[in-house]
Amino acid sequence: MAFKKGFVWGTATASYQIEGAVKEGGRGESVWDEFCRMKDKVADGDNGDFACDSYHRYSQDVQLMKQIGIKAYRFSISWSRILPDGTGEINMEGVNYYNNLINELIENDIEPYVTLFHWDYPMELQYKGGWLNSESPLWFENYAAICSRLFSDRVKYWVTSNESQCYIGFGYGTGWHAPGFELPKNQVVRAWHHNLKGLGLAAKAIRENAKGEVKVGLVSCGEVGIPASDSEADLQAARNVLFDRERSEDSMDFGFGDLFEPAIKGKYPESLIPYLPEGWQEDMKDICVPLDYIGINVYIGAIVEASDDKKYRHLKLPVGIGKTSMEWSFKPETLYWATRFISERYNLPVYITENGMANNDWISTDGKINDTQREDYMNQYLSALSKAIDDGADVRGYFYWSLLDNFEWSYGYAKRFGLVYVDYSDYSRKLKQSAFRYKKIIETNGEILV
Ligand code: PSG
Repeated sequence: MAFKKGFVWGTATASYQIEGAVKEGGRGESVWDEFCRMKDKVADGDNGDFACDSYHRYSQDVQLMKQIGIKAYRFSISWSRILPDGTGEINMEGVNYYNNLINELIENDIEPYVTLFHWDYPMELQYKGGWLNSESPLWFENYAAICSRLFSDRVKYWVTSNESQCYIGFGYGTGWHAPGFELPKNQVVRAWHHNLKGLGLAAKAIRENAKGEVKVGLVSCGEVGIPASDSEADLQAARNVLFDRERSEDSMDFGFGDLFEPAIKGKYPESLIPYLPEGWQEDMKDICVPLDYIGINVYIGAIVEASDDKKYRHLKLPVGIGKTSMEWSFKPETLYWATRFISERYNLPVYITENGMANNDWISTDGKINDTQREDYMNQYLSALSKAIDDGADVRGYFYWSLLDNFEWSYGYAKRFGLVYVDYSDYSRKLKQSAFRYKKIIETNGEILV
């Protein structure tokens, strides 16, 4: 009985990846609109202009979730739909879109989980320096307060931001994501620091402006350490992958703890301190604020062992190991160790806010999408999760990434993560076989797995 009654079976998406309609409804530009216009940044020159057209088809999306039996939907709000300039005037058309979505979810017994920032940062604020500007935390705080006032009468579960690691690390460090900068380390860490301060201020603003009971969480991601043996030394090496990373001179490579340590424990990892902007100590009271739960996005695991001169040493994964279409290795233990380590360290309820795989899906001659590998991925990752719960991890919910095939950032539409297949020629949707498998898992509250 790993999964207790009331375990939250959900699925997740993000605004820029599914909405489309970028010029409709009074929406302001976001950095991803601009980034997609830059040369050679996104595969095949794809962009989110139309995406899955969920701005117009959200009702159908809700019905698809209902058909699968999904209990909770984690989606994100596009900041520039609510505030086209990032601050200032509220755009009521944008507000209405999310009001309609939230109302329809509730009417269909699907609990909304709202993420305030999943990377589509308002372009107007980027012109002012984005997260490099020391006022940027206040812009985010203002946006969070507005959303809380608008939606918290119906939305209980909030996520301030999705994976600062990717937004700041890839957006300001490697240039792989919008806004596409390749800045020196001190500037990347400056943006990182302002982002963290913004998340803390936003968490407080959500509570202070709430019109009902709210639960505020934060979502982190990173590489998960899988211990090579059950020796205490290897276990510690694996924990270090998450919480005390090796940091080479040339890479930023943020991990789970880089966000959670300052936000939850009030302490920056030693290796980041030399790069922090002056006066950072003053900001710690804003960065470290009470949270109700933790969200983790779990995708990649590495087998590590203890090492005499380093915090951990990577071992080679087995030759010929199975890989998803993202080239990410198939390693179900990743979910076991991620939840064990996170739960033991932070002592807060944990939600898997994302986990899933991209597959080479197409419609078969029998008219079905036979994504047996995704079905098996779910079976095995969720079995590992049930084992972690049996071994003491306090996990309250699981959100499969993603409901729909969608715009997979710099990979464009080439990578399909959905439970639901999207035909981009006419935006029609069709449940994959894995969606029917997920339905059974949900109906039996996971009993079918164990
Ligand atoms: C972040 C971290 C890892 C993988 C993917 C992401 N990791 O450490 O292995 S990005 C994350 C994101 C969502 C993407 C999805 C799949 O939140 O928008 O579509 O995963 O890449």
